Amino acid sequence: MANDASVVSDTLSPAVSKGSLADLFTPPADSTLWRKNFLLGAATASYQIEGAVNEDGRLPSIWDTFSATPGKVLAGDTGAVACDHYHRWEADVEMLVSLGLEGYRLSIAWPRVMDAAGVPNRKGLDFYKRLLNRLKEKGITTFATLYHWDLPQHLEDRGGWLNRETAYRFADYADLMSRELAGTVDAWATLNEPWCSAYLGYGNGHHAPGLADDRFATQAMHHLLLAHGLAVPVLRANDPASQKGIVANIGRGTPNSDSAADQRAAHLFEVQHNAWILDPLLKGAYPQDLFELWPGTEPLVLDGDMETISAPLDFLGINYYFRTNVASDGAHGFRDVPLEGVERTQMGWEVYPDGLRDLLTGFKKTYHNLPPIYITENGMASDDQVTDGHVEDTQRISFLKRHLAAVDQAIKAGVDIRGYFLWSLMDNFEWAFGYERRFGVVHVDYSTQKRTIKRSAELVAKFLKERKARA
Ligand code: IFM
Repeated sequence: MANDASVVSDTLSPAVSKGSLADLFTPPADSTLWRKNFLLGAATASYQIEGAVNEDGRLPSIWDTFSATPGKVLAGDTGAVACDHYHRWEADVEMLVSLGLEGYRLSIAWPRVMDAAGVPNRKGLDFYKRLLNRLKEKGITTFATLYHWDLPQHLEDRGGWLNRETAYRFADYADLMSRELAGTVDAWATLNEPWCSAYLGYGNGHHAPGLADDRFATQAMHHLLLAHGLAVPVLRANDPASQKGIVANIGRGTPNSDSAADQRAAHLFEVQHNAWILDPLLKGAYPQDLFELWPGTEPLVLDGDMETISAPLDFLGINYYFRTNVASDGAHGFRDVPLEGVERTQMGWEVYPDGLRDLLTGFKKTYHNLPPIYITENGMASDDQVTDGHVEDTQRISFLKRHLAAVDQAIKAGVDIRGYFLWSLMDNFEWAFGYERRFGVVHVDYSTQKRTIKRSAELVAKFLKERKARA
């Protein structure tokens, strides 16, 4: 079935044009978001939307293996079909264009483009060439992430991110992609959310490959960051005109009380979530407090690694979703203390826009060499239903408005933020939660693959149209 992108043509649906919902979203007149050079786009990731896992020579990834393992993913869902974007990409690009979105952040599936011996897979490469060329033709600014968690299974079979060799294989992959796709990518991100790959994948086992040991997490993180550092100069050499960066998810930790122990717990939470990644990248060293939290987990670091990891970046991608209220665990760590009576999303995550502003302004103080920032993901899951052809995702509309206001405040406080990508363009495979959690601004009916533009997307489109008209 074709995508239902026609909903957003020249006329908006009646409820939106009436004004009340539009007021809920539209940024105030003095918002920096009205500046035309502030990029507004949407993001997706390969395993979450593409499907076609056995087509055109794609090899298995760790997420194929993990999701096929009983008990790992809610309802036994897998990414085998997902949004069938591999076959529907043309209509999906039309949909993106019809919404007036200016940027698109996608990821490339490593197992689709290279075999175990490093030989390029032409059919897989051609998919991304067609997609990126079309986006360029349509005037969309393209952000491509090289690794959004779908590690080839054959590399995991040799130790995955616990094996230093994987970092060198990643640099080979970055070399191939930047030679093949040079000129079609405006910004390359090496990794998406290394915290999730290292901690959820190797530290607590909630994500693929499902290992659970803090020592594994710190070693996997080191190899991920090394992979990033090895790839950056390769990308620079092959595709000098594009920007090069990395994407980190960040978490706000707030203390449950004024006690020194709870303040320390909140500090340690942010060390574990933010400084673990940002310090090596921007200061060339791991934060020592991390090893107070996890004693005896120092990774093996070879001479020169930290210099490789901390080479200058053109941009830093920031993904933000929620805050965590924490208290001391009575030993050297923290424990979550969920707050009562606060607004939450379908994920159970607290809606806390101030956390985004506070973290960004804090980073500006902590890191003197903080690169320009793009908010590469922000959004929320809700249990969206299609009624009479519409999806009234009112909480998301308000969520987006409040988080965009936090971005505006951070910009006004002096943080160099250049753009914002909605997570996500469409509902998709939400990892261990399968298809139940809907993050899209476009609804996907997984039984028919019909796309329905949600009210939030209509309002973003309306804002972008107004902004363009004013320019
Ligand atoms: O869906 C994920 C995405 O893949 C990475 N960042 C967080 C999103 C929501 O959980």
